[in-house]
Amino acid sequence: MDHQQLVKLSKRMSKALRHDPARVGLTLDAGGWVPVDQFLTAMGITRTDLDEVVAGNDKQRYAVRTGPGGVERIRANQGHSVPVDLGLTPQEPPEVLFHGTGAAALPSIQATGLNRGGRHHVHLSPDTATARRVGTRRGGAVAVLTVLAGQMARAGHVFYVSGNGVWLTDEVPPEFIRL
Ligand code: HQG
Repeated sequence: MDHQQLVKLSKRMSKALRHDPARVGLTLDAGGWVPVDQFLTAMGITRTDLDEVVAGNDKQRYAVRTGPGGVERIRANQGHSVPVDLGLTPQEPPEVLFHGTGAAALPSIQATGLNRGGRHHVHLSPDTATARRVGTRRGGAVAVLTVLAGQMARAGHVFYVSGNGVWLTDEVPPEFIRL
């Protein structure tokens, strides 16, 4: 597959594993896993295609692991809108984390903080370059916010880190955001 085909297939896989498994006839288990053989059939792809997307993925969006009974399974590392329990354990965050977004969203973010929207968590990046890449997806001017994660943790907010290094938390109130 060329790069464009890889991205296209990865988006289709994300849709099935994060947002709409029923549309392709799949049911995720409580942890978000689905057997690889079922997934290949549902997507109409080969194991080679799957391995190419999983291994070549710029953000390590997928995990393939052997589960109970030696059955190989796949899940998305993060980003779900369907209810799944990723089984993540709370982690102590670094003192600051970053969030990349569109500049147009700033007034609203300053008023209400960062909300998780349709996803399970607010997604935060460990460095500004990653945050900038996330914000660039929105088109238009990018804003990179600094989140006072250490202060948040000391105030009782819980943080998780996904299998691919994305920091997750329920919400970021405006007082913990610096422009
Ligand atoms: C914004 C991608 C106005 C928030 C990325 C963001 C990430 C507000 C958008 C992952 C707001 C939600 C997640 C408020 C938050 N007012 N706008 N109060 N609070 N927002 O896509 O963080 O490619 O759900 O700033 O790389 O952009 O899918 O979240 O712009 O890791 O693997 O609402 O998605 O990963 O957008 O991105 P999203 P996100 P994947």
